[in-house]
Amino acid sequence: MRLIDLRSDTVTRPTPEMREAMARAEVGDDVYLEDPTVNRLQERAAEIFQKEAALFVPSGTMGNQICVKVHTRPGQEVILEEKSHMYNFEMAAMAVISGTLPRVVRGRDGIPDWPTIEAAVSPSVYYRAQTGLICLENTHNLAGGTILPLETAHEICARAHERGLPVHLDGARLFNAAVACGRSVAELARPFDSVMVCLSKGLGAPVGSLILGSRAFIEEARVVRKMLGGGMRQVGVLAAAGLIALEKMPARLAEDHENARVLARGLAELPGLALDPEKVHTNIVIVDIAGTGWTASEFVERLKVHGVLVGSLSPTTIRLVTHYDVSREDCQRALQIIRDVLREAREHPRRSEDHRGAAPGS
Ligand code: TLP
Repeated sequence: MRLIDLRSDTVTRPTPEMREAMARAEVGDDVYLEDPTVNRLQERAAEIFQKEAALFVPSGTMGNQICVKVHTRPGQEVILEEKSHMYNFEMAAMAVISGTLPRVVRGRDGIPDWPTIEAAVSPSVYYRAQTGLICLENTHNLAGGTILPLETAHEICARAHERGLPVHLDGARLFNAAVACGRSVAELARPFDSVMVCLSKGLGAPVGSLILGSRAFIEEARVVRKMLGGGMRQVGVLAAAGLIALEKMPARLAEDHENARVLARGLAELPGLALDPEKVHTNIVIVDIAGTGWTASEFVERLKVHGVLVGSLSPTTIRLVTHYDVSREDCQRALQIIRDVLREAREHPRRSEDHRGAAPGS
């Protein structure tokens, strides 16, 4: 049985073209700045994003955390949205690595407005920890792949800059946002002091992310990357795949977004599932499954038995992510399987706790 893996766009495997480029990649020692393929990737990324410089890093998490470290001093606060990846899924790294305290604000669909952020900026009194950085996320993962409107980004960055505060963008899926709203990544990145973008999600590269910013910022970021053990050697083998991710893969993201909409519309019709398909604009679909009577992990296990992999986000929500390795047919088959699993559950409701998580018909 071929699995339909909708857990994340991180599961994509390198394309045949990437594998070939990886095999042929010209390499050198990147800690000596001598890997020509890495240098090419960084220069090309800086051009595409219209930032002064770029740095190749092993992961999105390391990229975000290097940026926090460069922007802040220990003892400062970092303002983030409460469902942001940096707050929820980065292992308290900003506390451990940078000695900073996250201060969370609530946004609508993951998007905070300036007045909400302003209220969280600490007053300039010496006995209060000072705000050192504001972080935003585009697209917003846990809010369901929502797009940060460019006007909101401009307003927050302009007001923050008036107060001398830098703003970092976790743009793990910035290309998805750009494709969905018909703008360039350069436009979406412009107001920010630093941007992290992932090559290893919807863009299909096996490993790697990029940090973008001013030349001076990237010089400091290189030092922190080394300090964290992220100075890599003949890493042109990975950068070669990254170049293809950057140049060729954005063009196909619209297909993932359309597939996500197909999934969302289909799921919204099923009894026990709650979501608003109108809110699905990119490749992430979050579904409230409370109405099924199952917990998310029970639901996930049921689907797995039938070859559909999805992720659980909370006891009552699951996440489905479309990507290069799932086709329209896969999405339609996944919908059919979910429909059958739910029907089976209605026709044979569980009679005791022992039936929890059992496969339909068992
Ligand atoms: N997200 C992963 C998981 O960690 C949840 C996923 O499957 O979506 N920023 C954002 C917005 C992300 O979604 C992720 C990864 C990262 C940063 C971190 O990237 P990596 O996994 O490369 O460290």
